[in-house]
Amino acid sequence: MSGVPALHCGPRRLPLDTPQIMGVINMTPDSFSDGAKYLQQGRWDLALVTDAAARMVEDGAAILDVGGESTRPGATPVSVAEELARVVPVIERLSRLDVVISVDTSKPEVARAAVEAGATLINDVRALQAPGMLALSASLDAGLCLMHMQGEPDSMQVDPRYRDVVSDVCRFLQGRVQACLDAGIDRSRLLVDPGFGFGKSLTHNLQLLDRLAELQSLNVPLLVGMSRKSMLGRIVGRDVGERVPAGLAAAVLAVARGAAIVRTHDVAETRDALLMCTALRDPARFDG
Ligand code: 8Y7
Repeated sequence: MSGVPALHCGPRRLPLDTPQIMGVINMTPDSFSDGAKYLQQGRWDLALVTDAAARMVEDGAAILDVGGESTRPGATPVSVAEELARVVPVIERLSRLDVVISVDTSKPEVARAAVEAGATLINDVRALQAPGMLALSASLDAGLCLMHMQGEPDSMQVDPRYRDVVSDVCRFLQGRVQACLDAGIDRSRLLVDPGFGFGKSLTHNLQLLDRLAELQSLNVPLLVGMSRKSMLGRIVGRDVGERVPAGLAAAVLAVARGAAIVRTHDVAETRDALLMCTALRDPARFDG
């Protein structure tokens, strides 16, 4: 489809006429789904990370999201020095790949170093609200993902409340988009994300998924991340390693409601699922 704008990520352009995949590279020892995957005898193994990343690109990821701060429910904060040590060497190595490298951080010091190391997208679960983060982001040329989170990871899942979760999240994201525009950031650099699991009950998450199309009124492409999350486990009654089918269904439901990018740990499977969405939208791509 023409007329769908591409996302501006520094020197890179990410076309969004078909749904795209963001693969997760977790440099956290305590992530709920794949923590410490690349840790060997207490040290991060860059070769293991590079192999996994190259595989994700082969499997269909257009973005790799490198994170060094665990934001899972109950997680404790990480220092700037520790976060830098976890993500910068990885980003330097992965920036040789033909893919958008995203840094999952809320800290201006980490975002700056990550972009210098080759990241072209900043994925901020705090939507650039940390002191200095909006000004720093405006001074860079990277793409920016603005995510909604209610509260902070240590306590966000304790009785989350909304008036109406969809309109509350929509209003918050609208405010953050406006803050970016006011800071001189071009709309073509922005993504928004409702933040599944970040200060939301199961019902809140399902309302957001079902009414995701309402967020299209923000006129910014939507990114969603539900891969392996407990919202899936609560529904299908399965442990984290057995949530792939539920995650694929959730991804397809989200894309059918307008999501442009799906963040996932399971790139190859998600590629096939999203190709079914692409085929319905544009049969000619596959016919003849
Ligand atoms: C999300 C995310 C996580 C998400 C965006 C996990 C860093 C938990 N979830 N970023 N990050 N959206 N934009 O499951 O849903 O990996 S951490």
